[in-house]
Amino acid sequence: MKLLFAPASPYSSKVRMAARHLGIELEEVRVNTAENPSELVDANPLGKIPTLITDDGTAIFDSRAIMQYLHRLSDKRLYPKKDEKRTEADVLEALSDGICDSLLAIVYEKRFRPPELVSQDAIDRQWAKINRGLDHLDKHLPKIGKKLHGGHFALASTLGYLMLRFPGEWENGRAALTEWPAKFAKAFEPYPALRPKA
Ligand SMILES: N[C@@H](CCC(=O)N[C@@H](CS)C(=O)NCC(=O)O)C(=O)O
Repeated sequence: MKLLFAPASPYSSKVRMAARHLGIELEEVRVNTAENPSELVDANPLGKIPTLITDDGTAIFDSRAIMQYLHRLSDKRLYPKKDEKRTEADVLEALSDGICDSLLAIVYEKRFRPPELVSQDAIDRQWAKINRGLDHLDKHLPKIGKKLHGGHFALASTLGYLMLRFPGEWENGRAALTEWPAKFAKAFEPYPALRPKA
């Protein structure tokens, strides 16, 4: 199976970590979404990564659909069996991904608009969501036990993206959250290699 990805992409990082955790081998193909390469847009009309292309040519996106697919593919499973724990993992993933959506909205606002058209109001609106999300996470961090699940990988990639693109802008007053990546790296050794990178 081929995974179209970019090293800095947090959603790609989540999926790559999950696949590694499950022992699923992926042929990783690096793409530049800004160039709309045909390999990507022919598979995913949205032109977004990660996009997984299975051996029979089926394209699977977005990252949560890929995570669910990997979960079904592997005996080890990526999400808890019990309903309550499963919902917790799903909501943690939704919150972590949602924070990434807001972070990316800020990155794109600055990257793709001429400086005079960048809207500080739009940026502040996204920061309000991010800050509420991070405060919530700081108080409700998931335990890192024997079984890692999709929510752990989503949180780890979001924090990795913050460390990459927003150093110094999110850590203050959030000691537990700031310490979490180092704890996660002890439970999942490939984290330093697979977290979002420039
Ligand atoms: N909800 C999607 C978001 C994917 C996404 O926005 N990926 C970014 C890179 S991190 C992308 O492809 N951006 C290019 C674009 O929006 O054109 C997912 O979970 O996979």
